[in-house]
Amino acid sequence: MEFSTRQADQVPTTPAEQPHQDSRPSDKAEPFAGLVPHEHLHRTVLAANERAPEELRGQFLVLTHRGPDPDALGACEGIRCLLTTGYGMQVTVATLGQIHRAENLAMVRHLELELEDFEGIDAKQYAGVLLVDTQPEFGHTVVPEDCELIALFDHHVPPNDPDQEPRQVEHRDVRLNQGATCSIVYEYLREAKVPIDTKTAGALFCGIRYDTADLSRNSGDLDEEAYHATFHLANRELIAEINNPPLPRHYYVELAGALTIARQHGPLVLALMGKVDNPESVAEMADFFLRMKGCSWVLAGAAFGDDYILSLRTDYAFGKAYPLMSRVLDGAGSFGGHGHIAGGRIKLDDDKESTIRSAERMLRASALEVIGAELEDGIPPEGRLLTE
Ligand SMILES: [Mn+2]
Repeated sequence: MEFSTRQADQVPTTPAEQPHQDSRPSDKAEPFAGLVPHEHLHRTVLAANERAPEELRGQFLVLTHRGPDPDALGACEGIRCLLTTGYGMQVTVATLGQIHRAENLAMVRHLELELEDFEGIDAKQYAGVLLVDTQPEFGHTVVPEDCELIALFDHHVPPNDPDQEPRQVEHRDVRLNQGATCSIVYEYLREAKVPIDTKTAGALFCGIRYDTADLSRNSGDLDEEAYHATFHLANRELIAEINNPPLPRHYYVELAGALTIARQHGPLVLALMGKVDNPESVAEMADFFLRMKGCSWVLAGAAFGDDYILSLRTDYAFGKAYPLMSRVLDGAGSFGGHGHIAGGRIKLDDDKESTIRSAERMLRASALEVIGAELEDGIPPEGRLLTE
């Protein structure tokens, strides 16, 4: 089961739903011992290469979080381009977990991304590991112990766990003010004057596009520059195809199911869908229902294995998603979010119908409490079916 191996109290749902910082004081990274980031990275990679035994030299491994999204995949390709074209090294990109969302699958297929399966990788064969769009302390991230992690690039708030010291990484570039990790990686390519090929440009562009919703959220000056520069260099036909991928049949099955069970309670649409085959459906349905006129926020949820997955969306006028998710969960699971997006996860005791139904009853009651819905004889109101 894809999600059961994750730690229940760790980072929820899709990576875009992890916490970001909303304020953006600047787009600049912390200086690295007086060097600009790309110089420090170059030095770090060369030093790791020199330290490595002869037979491992020139071989580097690039990793990201489980179930990579476009920003993760794009950042992997950007680092691949930097290390191969810029530093003359060889790079293996390895990914862990399945890719479910149709856009992400289309990105891998159309851009012909070469991804190795992490399970088949022997990390001892590399001179160093570089990590993108995540940090070793996140629950959905696995970093091998038998190879040195030399660099990481990310834009997520580090998990604040007092029991866990952050792993030592020589080149740690975490910019909380950045919309996409791909924008950070783009800056390295630009500063190192490495030409960006069409494929890498397409991958970086997709990462920035989907993490910032075409620069409409969490984006700053560097995101904007990187978005336009990479789009200019990318193959536009492929970019268009990735944005409108063919959808699998089960998408329509789950859409039909969600439409028949979703209910409107004033500004809130609740879509608690029971079991799903594709965990990405939850976020997709939340996005889809938010577009309904009169809807200011959506709580969508479904069970996948013994995890109950939640996505919460709010519109621009309504306010932030993160505190709302906190109230809905009321201590029951883990969650994260930024801006108008939040994701959550509750570990269920099992995947029985009755267990799922009771989780959904609890969630429905607390969502209705948030909007102050009046109980009728102690029972929450039914709400209005969207298909009526
Ligand atoms: Mn990202």
